[in-house]
Amino acid sequence: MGRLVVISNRIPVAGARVGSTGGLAVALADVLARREALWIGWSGVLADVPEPPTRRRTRRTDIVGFGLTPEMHAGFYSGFANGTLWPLFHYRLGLVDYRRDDYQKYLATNSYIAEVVRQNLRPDDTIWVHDFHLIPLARALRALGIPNPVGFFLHIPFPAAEVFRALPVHRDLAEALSHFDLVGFQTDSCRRQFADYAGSGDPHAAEIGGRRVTLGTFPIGIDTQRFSAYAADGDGGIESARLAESTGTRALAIGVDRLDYSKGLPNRIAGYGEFLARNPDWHGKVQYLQITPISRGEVANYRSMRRELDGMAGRLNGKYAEFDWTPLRYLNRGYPRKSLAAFYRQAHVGLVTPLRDGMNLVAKEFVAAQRADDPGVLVLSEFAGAASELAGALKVNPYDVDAIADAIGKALAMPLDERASRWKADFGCISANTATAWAESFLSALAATQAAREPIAA
Ligand code: ADQ
Repeated sequence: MGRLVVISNRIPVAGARVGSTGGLAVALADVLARREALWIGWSGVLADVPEPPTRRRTRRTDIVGFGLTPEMHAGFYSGFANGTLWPLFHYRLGLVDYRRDDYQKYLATNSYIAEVVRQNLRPDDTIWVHDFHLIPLARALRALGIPNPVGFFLHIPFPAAEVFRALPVHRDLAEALSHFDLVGFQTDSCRRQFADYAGSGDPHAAEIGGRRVTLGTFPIGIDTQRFSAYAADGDGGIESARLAESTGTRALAIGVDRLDYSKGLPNRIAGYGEFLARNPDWHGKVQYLQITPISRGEVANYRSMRRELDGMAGRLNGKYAEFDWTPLRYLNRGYPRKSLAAFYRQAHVGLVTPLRDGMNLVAKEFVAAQRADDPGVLVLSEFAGAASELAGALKVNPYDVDAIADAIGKALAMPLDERASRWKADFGCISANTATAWAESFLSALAATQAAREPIAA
């Protein structure tokens, strides 16, 4: 079997074992342990002349990190990827800041990355490209004459066709996607929306510019067993013990999100405020812990959102806090995964209310961390990809602050038998559809596109 070549915006953090860092590295850990692999991404270094690619090896994976110039980074990453595609694909048209020049830099940076790939590629490699930063990469690879199988997975939502058409370069971007052999989405609805945009009668394929691309649904999972074990081992360390001590007998609600406008944090805090306004009996008896590390601090929208949330958290506590009770603890920092797992396990309510989310792994981590004999309740936005899988969660429309308040009340009052049966359904789902199952099903679908292409022997 040839190598697996993974290409993502960033490479795993140096010094950390592949599989021990967040997100994609966790999702791919098992697959990368089983075969020779190469991972290519930005090293994190900016210089006026891009630094030559660096190479290191971790277990069976070679990791190649390329440098960027500040100009490339501004146009490709902060500009087109995070300033245009991210808000557009999350249905926030009012936040889109499109510049033609950024798009040119996005394309040019993808061509530059394609050249790094070419220099490191072998003929029997299979290439797996991740996320919205790298949509033009297959086209750039084909332009260099690279014939290897190339698959693409979109971690964020694909929007409704009319929303996508608001992008001035929608045609070119869709044409670029058609150069992949397989394009994977988190949900059936995202896949259908792309097929609909492409005018395809078949929701599993699209024909664009004379090329046929296979479409598939691959909802990403977590390493459920390991995450449950983290929570159950009581290994959350001193932080977990301190949380338990400081919460005491109060009910705990928890939210864990990057600071991002897609995560619906203002509505969530307002929903909690509404719950407190309507339920004086709960004053002093419930505590909401919101863990929100800062992200994309270089993008203006993110800075203003940070100020808004600081203000909301301060006002809520100013209104309701007592000398011995702080209703909301709002923190801008990250925690080790073991501590997070222990925090989730202590919580009676998990609040995951994004306005739009490709999947949302926090929802799955919250379920994985619960006790089978006394599980907490997940309150989940109907616009997170996870909502299509987690049937046991209490679904809310995140734009409806009153509905969030209702759901918090319902979750806190839910009897044990109902909590247990809802949790059991969701735990079954995340135990079957793990991160490894996700990666394997994508890769076998990619292999199938090649088999379909091979000439039938006479
Ligand atoms: P993200 O938008 O980053 O990912 P999410 O799926 O929730 O969102 O993943 C966040 C990860 O970061 C989780 O594993 C979480 O535990 C961790 N994390 C968040 N806050 C943390 C903190 N304070 N400390 C430590 N860890 C923290 C994108 C898409 C999602 C999609 C994923 C994967 O936007 O919709 O689910 O990719 O495909």
